[in-house]
Order: sequence, then C-alpha cells, then structure tokens
Amino acid sequence: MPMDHPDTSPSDLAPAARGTAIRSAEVLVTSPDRNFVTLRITTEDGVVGLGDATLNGRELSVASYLSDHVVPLLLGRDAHRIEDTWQFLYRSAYWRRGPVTMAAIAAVDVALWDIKARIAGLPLYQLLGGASRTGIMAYGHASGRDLPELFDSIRHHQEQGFRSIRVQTSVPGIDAVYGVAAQPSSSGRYDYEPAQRAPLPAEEDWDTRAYLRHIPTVFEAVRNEFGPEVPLLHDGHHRMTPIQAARLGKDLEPYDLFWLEDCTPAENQEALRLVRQHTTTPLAIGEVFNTVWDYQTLVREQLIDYVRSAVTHTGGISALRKILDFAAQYQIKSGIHGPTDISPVGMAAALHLDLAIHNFGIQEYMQHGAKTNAVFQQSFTFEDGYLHPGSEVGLGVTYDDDAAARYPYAQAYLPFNRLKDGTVHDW
Ligand code: GCO
Ligand code: MG
Repeated sequence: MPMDHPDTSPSDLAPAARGTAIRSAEVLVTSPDRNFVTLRITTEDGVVGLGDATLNGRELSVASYLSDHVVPLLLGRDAHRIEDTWQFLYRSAYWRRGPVTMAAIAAVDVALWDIKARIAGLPLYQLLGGASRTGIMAYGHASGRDLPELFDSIRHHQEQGFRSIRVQTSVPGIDAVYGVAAQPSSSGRYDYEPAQRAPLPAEEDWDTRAYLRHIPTVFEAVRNEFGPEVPLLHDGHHRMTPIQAARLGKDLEPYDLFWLEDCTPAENQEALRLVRQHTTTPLAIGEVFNTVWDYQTLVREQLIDYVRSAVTHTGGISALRKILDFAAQYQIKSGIHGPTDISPVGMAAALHLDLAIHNFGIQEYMQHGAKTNAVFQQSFTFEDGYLHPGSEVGLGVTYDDDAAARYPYAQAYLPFNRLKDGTVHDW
C-alpha cells in the first residue's frame, strides 16, 4: 500500500505541536457604547488571539454561527495553520459567502494571525511584510444639520489632527439623513451612531432629487471656507441610480473630492460603467461586500479607485489582503472600512494591514467611546492625522472581561428609509 495518504482527519493533517493546538474558542458579546462580538482563541500553551465578528444589527447570528458551528471545529486544530483553517471553514460549509459566514471566518482568521504574531514576538504587521510607511492617513466624520454646525465639526476634527475629512449634512426637506448627528454631544462633537437600541428599526425619509440639488452647494461652501487643499470625502450610502450617481459625480468635480463613496448599491457591478463614463470624481465601494467576487468586474475594468471592505466582513486579513493585491494590479487603493461598528479588534487588524500593503489609500477612523476603549485596551496611536498600530506583539489589543461584563447585549437596529410616498428605499 502506498503510504502517501496516512490515516488522518482534516484537523490532524499535520498534528500540532501540542502547545499550538487550539484549547478553547470563546464567543464574547458585549455592548459598551454599542454591540460587539469578539472571538477569543487560546492555545494549549495559553497564547490568546482575538478576532472581531461584529455585524451591525445582526450580531447574534454571527455569535450563533461561531458558537454552534465553528468553535467545535476549531478545538485541537493547529493555530499556526491559518490558510488551511480559512479554506476549511469556507469550503467545508458548502454554503459560501454572505456577511454572517464571512464575519465568522474573519474572526477566526484574525484571532489566528494575532496568535501567530504573539508566538513570533512581533507586531502583526511584521508578518505581513513589515511597514511600508511611517503612518496611516486617517479620515474623520464631520457632519452638521446646517453649514455653521458642519463648519464647527470640520474645525473640531482639524483641531484633533485630522487632515482628511468626510462631509455629510442634512438636506432641506428631509428629516433624518445618514451620517448626520441629531445634535451635538455634550463634548461638542457631532458624533453619529447609526444603530439605535430599540426593538424595531427607526424609519427615516429620503428624497434623491432634493439631495442631488443640495450636496454640491455644501461642497462649494466648504471649499470656500477651508480652501483647496484639505482632502474631502462624501458617502452616498447606496441611494442613487447609476445616472443619478453620474450626475452627482459630475456636479462635484469642481470641488475635487478625494472620493465619492457607495454612489450606487453596486450589487450590479456593471452599473459602475455608466457612472465612470460620466465623471472623474474618484469612486470608493465595498463596505457591504464580503468576497473578492464582489469586486471582479469593478477591479478588472477599473471602475472604482478605492476598495472599502472591512477586515471584519470580508473573511479577515488573509482574504482582504488577496482582494487588495488583486486591486493593486489595477492601481486601485485601499480605503478600509472603520466605523464604530468595527470593534477595536477589527480596527487594529485594519491598521496592521494598512501599514504593510503597498497600495494603501486612506483609513476611515470613527473614534470609539470611552466605555468601548475600557473593554478593548489598545496600543494604536493617532498623531497629526496619522494612525499607527503600535509596537506591541500581535494585534496589540486585549479584552477586559470585567469591563465587558458590565455591558450586556442590547437589541439594536440600523434605520431604514422610505420615500415620501411610502416606498422603502436603500438606507
Ligand atoms: C461608513 C459606513 C457606515 C455604515 C455602518 C453600517 O462609511 O462608515 O457607511 O457608517 O453605515 O457601518 O453598519
Ligand atoms: Mg460608507
């Protein structure tokens, strides 16, 4: 009998040196400023790795996917075998892709990278090729219900060090608009947290024609006030048809945007051909995508300029790295998703990747609140507009169980939109 097929099961294909076998995998749910789902993997030797599995408004489905279906498969596997574990989880489920599956796989992937880097005694970015830059340019979220509030919010971000700023404002005739804080917080910040703790999603209203008329006037005012240099970004949040997006891109050209984000829902990748034919405003897409296949046409036909996926929703560092390497061949850069619903673990993973890749573009940085920062202790720095993941081993994040226990899960939903006539619209 040939001996090239020894008697092995998938999990002991190359038996782990005992110390690196996975001893436990725990699914941790906490709700300091908002809900977060975290996977904590521990090896026999006691090395601990963390992964973010937070899917805004659908948190418990990922927690269940992990604890019911993934954790039992992890026990005893060699924590070093990141790629094999990724392929095993992706292919052995048979049912592929989707945000729940890919967030669960991402959590495992990131926790295993954290463990590998801790065993190596290095910050994670060193295992991804080392630093390609000294700092990671970040953009913050400015918003206001009117121009004076918006200008205040932009100035506040500039005082904090932000050099690049996303601009979102209210639109006359619309009551609640994505990205705009209802009122300034006690600290004077115009913080915006879209998910609301409630048993039902909040209903918001929308009028695309009013939006298209108003937004160019806002960018004109911002350019007049803040000058030509500051990189300005804007998020259309999937609400336009291709021809509407084309018009907005064209109308915004005089104001030299860094990017226009999610101008259409983009499940139909070919729709971006039409937008691209009409405008040179750079386009960013992908925060709701979860695999490289969602980018196939967008990248190959150079229909976008920035990849917006999060490490957390795209199968982790291993998978997002592959998407970004694919994009790099077409001069498309990264713009990794970093809202508050990406936990500090997911943010840290993004920062290590940002530092290592060549085709870095910009990093979204929507700061977490004090309670969240007490649960997740972090080593990253933010100075003069640039983030850095720090020099601690692994991701550089630790999870405080005592702090987390103070904040039990609370049901929360993202809002949804209706048009004036009651039709449900993309939010
Ligand atoms: C962004 C996003 C977020 C999303 C949020 C949904 O560009 O940061 O659009 O604000 O709305 O992540 O959970
Ligand atoms: Mg967005």
